[in-house]
Amino acid sequence: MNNILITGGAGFIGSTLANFYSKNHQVIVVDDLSMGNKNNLDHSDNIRFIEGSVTDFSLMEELLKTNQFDYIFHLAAVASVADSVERPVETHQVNFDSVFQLLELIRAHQADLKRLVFTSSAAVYGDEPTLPKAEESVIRPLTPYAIDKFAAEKYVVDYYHLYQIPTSAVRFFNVYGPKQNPESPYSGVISIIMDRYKKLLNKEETSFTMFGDGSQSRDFVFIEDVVQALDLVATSNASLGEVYNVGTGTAINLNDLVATLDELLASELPVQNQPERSGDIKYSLADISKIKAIGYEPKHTIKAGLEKYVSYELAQEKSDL
Ligand code: UD2
Repeated sequence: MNNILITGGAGFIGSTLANFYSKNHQVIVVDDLSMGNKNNLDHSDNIRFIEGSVTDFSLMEELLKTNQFDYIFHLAAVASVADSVERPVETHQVNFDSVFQLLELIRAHQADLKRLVFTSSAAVYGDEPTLPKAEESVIRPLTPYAIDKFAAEKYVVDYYHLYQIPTSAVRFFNVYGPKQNPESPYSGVISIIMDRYKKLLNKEETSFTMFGDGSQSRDFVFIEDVVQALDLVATSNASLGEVYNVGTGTAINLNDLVATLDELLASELPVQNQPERSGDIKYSLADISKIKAIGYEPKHTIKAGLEKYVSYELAQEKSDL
């Protein structure tokens, strides 16, 4: 049984990871509930939830002084790019300072740590148009969010080379699946679309606002494949001091995405087109050969992932009635 710390562990990705590990391991979750929700976590004796911010030095110091962890997953972040443009100072504290602080606390108190996994983003590639994006592609971070992710990622990897702290980093492409919070306009587009379908099925008036003509495409990766990737990166020897793209290697445009869901749900979602969102990237696609070399194989095509997501949502609707 391993001792695992997951920061941001009440959020969409963090809670799915926490529930996965809690079947066989002891998990501590730290989350300030700014985006996450305690209800995302299974009721399990193996999960301890601590409400607090990763920017709270005394909280984190106490935690790392009094527990010896095998694995730490640092997922806590202000995930909205737009928010980082609005509030660069505050988001820098969460997206960068907390990582730097965590590295130092690990150096001081976590001699037996097997791995720190830091979660970065495809945002680091910015708007440089060459596709697909490999880890060694041009890096052009354009927002405080992307700059913080890239800087933090560099420190994380460098702490392995400089101080032999066992670390790895991943760059998420567009993750989707059950429990993704659709509340903000900058929430993952699939969670927003799913929310509109739910309204439609409940006979509420609704429509999906599509920014642009829907020809923009993304490499959408299903949450279960992301959990597989995180576990693999955390436990592989080859991944020490390395950074990996996490995607599927296949992209779909928004029009085809909506068409696929229309078919799955046997309905027709009303779509309203609006001008493109400023700063939007047109196409995004991951080269996943590096992570494949350590054993990763995404198991869900977009259709298979959407099918699972839809059945989860339909089951939820039924249990809410
Ligand atoms: C993703 C990440 C972001 C950052 C970025 C880096 C998510 C949720 N966001 O942003 O954090 O890492 O990649 O490039 O994973 N759209 C609509 N209608 C809506 C919402 C979105 O048309 O109501 C469009 C949006 O303009 C974009 C596409 O859908 O063209 C995907 O949007 P997104 O916010 O899900 O993800 P993205 O790739 O912009």
